[in-house]
Amino acid sequence: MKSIINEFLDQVKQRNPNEPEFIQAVEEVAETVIPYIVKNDIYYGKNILLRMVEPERVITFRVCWVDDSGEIRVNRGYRIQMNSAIGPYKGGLRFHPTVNLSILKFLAFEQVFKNSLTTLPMGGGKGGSDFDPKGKSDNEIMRFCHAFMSELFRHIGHNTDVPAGDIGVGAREIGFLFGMYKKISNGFTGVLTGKGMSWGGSLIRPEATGYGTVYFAENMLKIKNDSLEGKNVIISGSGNVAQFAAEKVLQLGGKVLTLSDSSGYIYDEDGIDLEKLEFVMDLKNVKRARISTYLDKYPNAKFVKGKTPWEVKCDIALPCATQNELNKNDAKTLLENGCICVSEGANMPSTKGAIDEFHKAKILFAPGKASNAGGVATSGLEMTQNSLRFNWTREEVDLKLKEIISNIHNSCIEYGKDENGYIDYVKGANIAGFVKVADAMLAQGIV
Ligand code: NDP
Ligand code: 2IT
Repeated sequence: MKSIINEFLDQVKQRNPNEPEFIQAVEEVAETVIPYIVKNDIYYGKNILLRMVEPERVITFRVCWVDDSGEIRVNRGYRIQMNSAIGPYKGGLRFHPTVNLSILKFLAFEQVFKNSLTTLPMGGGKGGSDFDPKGKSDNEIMRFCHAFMSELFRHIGHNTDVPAGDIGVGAREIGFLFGMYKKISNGFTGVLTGKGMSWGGSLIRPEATGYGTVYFAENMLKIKNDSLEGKNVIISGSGNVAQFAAEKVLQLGGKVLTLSDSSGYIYDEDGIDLEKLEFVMDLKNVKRARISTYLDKYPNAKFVKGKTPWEVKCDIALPCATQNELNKNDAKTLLENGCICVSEGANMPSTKGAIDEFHKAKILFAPGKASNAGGVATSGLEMTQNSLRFNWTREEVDLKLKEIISNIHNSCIEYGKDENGYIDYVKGANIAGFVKVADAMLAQGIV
C-alpha cells in the first residue's frame, strides 16, 4: 500500500514543484483515501484522485489600484476552480501578503471535500490576493476590492462560482466586491455569500464557522458522555472564526482563556467573558487594533509576544488563526497538559507531526474540513435563501447548521471508526468527502 501511495505522491510532487502546502493537503488525503480506493472496485484503476488533484481551472490576474498617496500599486489576483462535479465552485477569498498558488490550491483542494461533507450541492474553489489589508484606509480597501472584482467578475456567477470571505475578507470587503459585481453584470444575484442582511445575506452566516467548530467539539465530547460545560478552552486567532468560537464556548458553559493574532497571544486567567469578548470584537472589527491592546482595558491579563497559545494548560484547544500554526512540539505540550479535544476552526492549522501525536494519544481530533464546515454550509443556506427569494429566521438557520454539523460528525464515524472503536476523524472526513465527489465524477464520465 505504502508504495502505491508514494508513487502517487511522487507524481503530484513532480507536477507541482514549490507547492509545500498543496502537497501537505494532498498527502493527508492520499494516505487515507488510496487504501479505500484500492479496496473498492468501482473507484480502482480510474485515476480519480489524480483527476481530483488537478484544478479544473486556475486563473491569475493583475490588480492595479491607486493608494491614498496617489501611488499606483500592483497586486496579483487568483481564483482556483478546483472541482465542479457536485455543484458550482464555492469557497472563500483570502487577502493576505502570504497568498500564493500553493496556499490557494491547498485551500481549494480541502474545500472540495469539505463542501461534499456538508451534503449541500457545492463544488470547491478558492481565491484571493497577496494584497495586505493591514493599515489600509477604508477607501483603499474599496478601490482594491473594486479593481479585483473588475477582472474576477468574468469568471464567476451564481450558477458558476460563488466566492465568500476568508482571512482578510469580511463583511466590509464582501460589500465592496458585491457592489462592483452588481454594477458591471447589471444584475442582482447571489454571486457572493457573507452578504449584509439588507442585501441578501443570511442570518448566522457571520457566526457559522466559529459556532460550527464548537458544535463539532460538542458532538465529539458527547460520544464520551462529556460536554463543554466547565471546560478550559484555549483559542488562537481573534478574527471572525475565533470570535464566534469564543462566543459559543461561553454560551455552552466553557471558559475561554486565550485569543491571539500574528503578534502573540493574550492569556486571561479569569476568563474572557461575554463583556470582554464584546470589547475584543470592537477592537478587531471596528478599531482594527492589535490583540495586545486588550491589556489596556484588562491589565490583569498577560500578553505573550511572538508566541502561540498552545503552552497554556487546557482541556480543549480550538486553532482558529491559520495553516500550520500548531506543530508536533505544540501537540506534545497540549497532551502533557491534559488536553482531551482539538477541533480545528482554521484550515489545516495542525501540521502532520501534530496530527500524528493526537492520533497516537487517541484524543478527540477534528480536522478543519469537518469541524469548520459550518461556515460554507451556511453559505450554502444563503444561496438557497437567495434562490427562494426568502429569508429564514436566526433559529431556523442555527437549527439547520446544528443538523449539518451533526450529520458530518456521523459521516466521520461511518468511515473513520477503527476496530478498537477509536474514531479517526481525518480518515472519516476524507473518505466521506471523497465518495460523493467520486461518484458524481464517475457518473459524468471523463470530462
Ligand atoms: P480573519 O481575517 O477574520 O482573522 C484571522 C486571524 O488569524 C487574525 O487574528 C490574524 O491575526 C490571525 N492570523 C492570520 N494569519 C496569521 C499568521 N500567519 N500567524 C498568526 N496569526 C495569523 O480570518 P478568519 O477568522 O475568517 O479565518 C481564520 C481561519 O479560519 C483561516 O484559516 C480560514 O481559512 C479559516 N476559515 C474561515 C472561514 C470563514 O467563514 N471566515 C470558514 C472556514 C475556515 P493578524 O490580524 O495579526 O493577521
Ligand atoms: O474555508 C472556508 O470554508 C471559507 N472560507 C468559507 C467559504 C464559503 O464559501 O463560505
